[in-house]
Amino acid sequence: MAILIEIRVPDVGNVAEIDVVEVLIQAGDIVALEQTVATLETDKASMDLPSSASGTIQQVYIKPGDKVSEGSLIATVLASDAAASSTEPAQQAATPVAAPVDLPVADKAPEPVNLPVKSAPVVASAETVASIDPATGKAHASPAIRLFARELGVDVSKIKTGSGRKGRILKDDVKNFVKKVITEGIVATGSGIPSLPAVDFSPYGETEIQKLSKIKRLTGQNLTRVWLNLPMVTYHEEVDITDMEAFRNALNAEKTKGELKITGLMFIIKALVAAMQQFPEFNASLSADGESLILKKYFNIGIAVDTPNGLVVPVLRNVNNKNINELALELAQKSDKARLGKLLPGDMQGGCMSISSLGGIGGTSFTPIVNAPEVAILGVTRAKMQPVWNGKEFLPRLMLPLDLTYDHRVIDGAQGARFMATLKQYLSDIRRLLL
Ligand code: CAO
Repeated sequence: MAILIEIRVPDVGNVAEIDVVEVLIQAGDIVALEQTVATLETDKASMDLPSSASGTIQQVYIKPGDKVSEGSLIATVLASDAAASSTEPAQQAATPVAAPVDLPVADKAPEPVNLPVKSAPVVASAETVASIDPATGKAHASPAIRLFARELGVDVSKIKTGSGRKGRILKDDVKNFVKKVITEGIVATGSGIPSLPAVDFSPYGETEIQKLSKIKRLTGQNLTRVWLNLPMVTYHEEVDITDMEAFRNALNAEKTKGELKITGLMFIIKALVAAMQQFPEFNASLSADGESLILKKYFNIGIAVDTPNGLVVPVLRNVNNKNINELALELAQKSDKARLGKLLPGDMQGGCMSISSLGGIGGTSFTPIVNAPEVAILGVTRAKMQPVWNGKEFLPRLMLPLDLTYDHRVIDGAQGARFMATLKQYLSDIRRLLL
């Protein structure tokens, strides 16, 4: 049978006025036996009022700031007989309380019913007498709040003042503290990872401070964000570009003095777009909720350009509709603009995939970082002549090392390998770009 139980203020000694500091329940809440329903405070102590029954809160009679005294009604709980505390004293309430009750469907009463009422025992536990003296500088919080804070791993002494009366720490203060720590942790150290300690180098020799350029600082923040958010894999490959190089040299030989020469990068850009057309997941971004792929129908390629102020990535647009000479001109113009620090934000936006080419400098391989929200980046290092076995003999061939870094949430290892095999086919026989 359902019983309505009253929770009243217990005997707390000779105290006329008790402050209601916090009310932790509201009508309709399900409470467990001994769950704290409110925090009260006298001049000397703060205490948690535990519920002596498990059930549903029918009505709450107090609010924060109220003054109560021994015997004041705090709340009524609709409890099954068995759920009431077995330790209750023989303080049976005489007065039945008329209460509209939604009973379980099986024995639902059509009209409000009169229920027998037991007065709930409210006994201050040993913990509830834990009064905190502000003079000690310790956190002013009730045991329930301390328990809540402990569950979240918060040391309440770190919360300097609360928003409750006399600076008392309330549940919201603990929640806000946790939010603040998380937010500051992310901003300060990147996802809350421990920051590197500052080091004093002076014992080892002379040093000089050089400020990082704005580009370097912004690029650094972006790269750190990507590094922390994307599970990246880099796949290395070597491509025979002997024939491509012969064709490039022939084209350049036809050029008159002052005409823009073609570098191998232009063929790589064209071949990359041809491969992306065959593998649409490389021309995509992951949606913010990580649930779907946004497939792009345009082909814009970002090219990492080394400038005195740091790395920038201008974007070549609609590469699929441009020929090698047009691309060479666009890259020359944009990389000049980049080196003069004249790129506009729009020049660096809208990329689908990027290329980082160190081939003019050297290298055998490296692991470029994806330029998110793109899902892959192609790294290029220096081509060199190598003896290549053709089944019968070693032949001198110009081999170009390529590195493909991809976001493993979007691209599987096998897809990455197939993509590179396709790119390799295009570059080792550029006639295929016509097909
Ligand atoms: N193998 C062999 N030689 C190469 C080559 C390669 N993979 N790539 C370029 N070269 C040669 C070019 O053919 C050119 O030779 P010539 O002077 O004899 O014609 C020379 O190296 C210089 O090329 P380049 O670098 O000026 O031209 P590019 O079209 O290859 O590259 C650009 C243009 C803008 C990408 C490049 O100048 C640049 O800034 N690269 C650095 C990018 C970078 O910093 N990436 C790192 C990002 S991660 O921190």
